Amino acid sequence: MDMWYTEKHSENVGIAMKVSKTLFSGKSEFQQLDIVETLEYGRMMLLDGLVMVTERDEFVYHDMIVHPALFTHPAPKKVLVIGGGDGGTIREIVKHPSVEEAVLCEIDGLVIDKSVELLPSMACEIDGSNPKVKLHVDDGIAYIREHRGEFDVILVDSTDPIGPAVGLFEEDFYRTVFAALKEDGIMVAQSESPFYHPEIQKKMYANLRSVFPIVEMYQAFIPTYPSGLWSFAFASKRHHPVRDFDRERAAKRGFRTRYYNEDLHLGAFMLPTFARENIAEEQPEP
Ligand code: AG3
Repeated sequence: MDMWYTEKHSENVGIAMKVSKTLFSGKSEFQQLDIVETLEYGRMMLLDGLVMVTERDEFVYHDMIVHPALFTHPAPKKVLVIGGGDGGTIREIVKHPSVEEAVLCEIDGLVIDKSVELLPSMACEIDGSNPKVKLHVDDGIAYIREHRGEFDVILVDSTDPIGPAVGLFEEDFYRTVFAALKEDGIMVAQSESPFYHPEIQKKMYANLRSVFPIVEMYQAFIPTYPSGLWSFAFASKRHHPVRDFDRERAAKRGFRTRYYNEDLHLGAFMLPTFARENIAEEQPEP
């Protein structure tokens, strides 16, 4: 018997992957968590039926949520991840020698536990082995309210704006993030697919612009996410991701990345016209 998993990307379109076995399936206090073995993409984690990561293409997302901000900030020391319970984002952060402390604040402890058990290539730095890494099982919004002016970089590694992540796309939350950052802090948040989610993007970027002086969108190719074209929001108090980028430092990074590089850092901020229009302050003439 063939077993296929389908995530619907719209009413009429989806992505289907052939699955050989279910490794975990259960409900936490917050959401449904499934980890399955696929034939093409290795192990795959789903939250409420949405693909979060696969072993084969997670490198794209995790390189791109981390390295643009950490190579724009001149010396990131203290970095916070909100969400990101699979550990992939933390794994990339601790590759940066300037980082002294990487804090993970994930609302759902089950995601951390099952990732450590079943997704070791991602969770390798959140298994208690790295003294620079601190774990908090807590609501990210409550956590940052109590940590003002503390972080150089905050990365919002969330699911789609449905369920527990809704609040992570709102203006109030961005104000709290702004307050939790140091005076030259940077925030990056995953910002959905420019192709399928123009309405979410429009609101999200308007919310960000009412809080941060610098707001830019950048893109990455993630085969298992809706449309494959994914995006991240770069929101910053002082450093601009293109104008203030130190290409030499990124070129001499001294650790391996499989998607990010110093040229792509700049290229990722160049957007197709339709994506630019999703977040334009003034809507184009029809
Ligand atoms: N964050 C999930 C991004 C949203 C995917 N959406 C979807 N499949 N509909 C991934 C967490 C990785 N650390």
